[in-house]
Amino acid sequence: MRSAALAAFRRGATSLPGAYLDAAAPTRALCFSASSFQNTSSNNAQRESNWGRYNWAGAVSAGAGLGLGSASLLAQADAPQPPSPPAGSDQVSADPYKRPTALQGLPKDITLYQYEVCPFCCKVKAALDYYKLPYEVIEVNPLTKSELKWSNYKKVPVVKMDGSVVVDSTVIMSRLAAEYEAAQSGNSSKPQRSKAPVSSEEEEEQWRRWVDDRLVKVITANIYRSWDESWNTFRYVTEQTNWAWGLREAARVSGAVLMWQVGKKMPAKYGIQGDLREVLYQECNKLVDAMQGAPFLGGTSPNLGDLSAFGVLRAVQHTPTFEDAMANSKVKPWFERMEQQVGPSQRVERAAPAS
Ligand SMILES: N[C@@H](CCC(=O)N[C@@H](CS)C(=O)NCC(=O)O)C(=O)O
Repeated sequence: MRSAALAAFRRGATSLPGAYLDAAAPTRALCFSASSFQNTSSNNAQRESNWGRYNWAGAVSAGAGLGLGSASLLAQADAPQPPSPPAGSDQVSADPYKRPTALQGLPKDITLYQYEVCPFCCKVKAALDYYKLPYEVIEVNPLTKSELKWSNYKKVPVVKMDGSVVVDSTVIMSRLAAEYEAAQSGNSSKPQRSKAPVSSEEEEEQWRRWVDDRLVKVITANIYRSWDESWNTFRYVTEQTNWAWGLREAARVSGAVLMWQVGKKMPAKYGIQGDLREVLYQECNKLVDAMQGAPFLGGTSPNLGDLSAFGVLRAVQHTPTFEDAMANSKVKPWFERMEQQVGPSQRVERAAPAS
């Protein structure tokens, strides 16, 4: 895929009316309190305050607000900007897509603060699994965010690596890739970045942006495109929670209804024209076509474009949207190759405190 074609995917930002969202306050209260936006202008700050409470992954984790989370996520029409690092963060890169040059070695002690089905967290997990880096997981309560009380950055994912803090999925993946590639360069027995035609960092970055700017939004619009779809989505995501039965059922019903309504506005709002499923298939096919016959965007091995797209698709793995994409586009063989390459989860259980 060439830059010009990718640039054509992008479109401007808009947002649903605040009053519309405010009507959903009961659902919002269950799940959302932080922002998905990194911009700092007053307009953007206002948009952030309106949208930040509604975030896909937060809803996923908490159930009820899942759809509103999507709306927040979808409002990120601009390429991700570097987030404000929390206290203790060692982030210095101005461009989240650029690999940092100040390397610290492959991290040994990794903790991921996440929502289980958050697409951004799933991107990071794909990278950690692929790089075979064991990590502990702390599931963040989307209502209280108490697990992140030490940080002034209140979104997920957040990663602690050997004592340093890195936030934002794109920044985290750039950092992990830089450390991994540096470590591998001295060890020829392990896989390195391949030199296939589509493996340049520039092309890789275009695809990473495509995932953040386009794929995640097309998927989100699809998972709420109808009542059945919204219901199925919420059934899946609420199954991922450990909420009490009553809360889970309430979240399922209220979230499905709410997001079914919000979902009706998504295509127009985000410039997705035509049948949503057809658009999804086309986007999946673009991804595969860009590989030009190679197994991965990265050539013979996955790059960060592959890992990002895989993570986002895996986040909705058990939804009708995912099943349809697998059945009706060219993406399935690539997805299966990615499953093989990424391998089993490297998640490790948190050590029990000494008694
Ligand atoms: N650009 C960020 C976006 C992260 C983001 O928006 N995360 C959402 C979950 S999907 C979040 O934590 N929202 C705040 C909330 O739920 O309160 C990234 O790539 O990590």
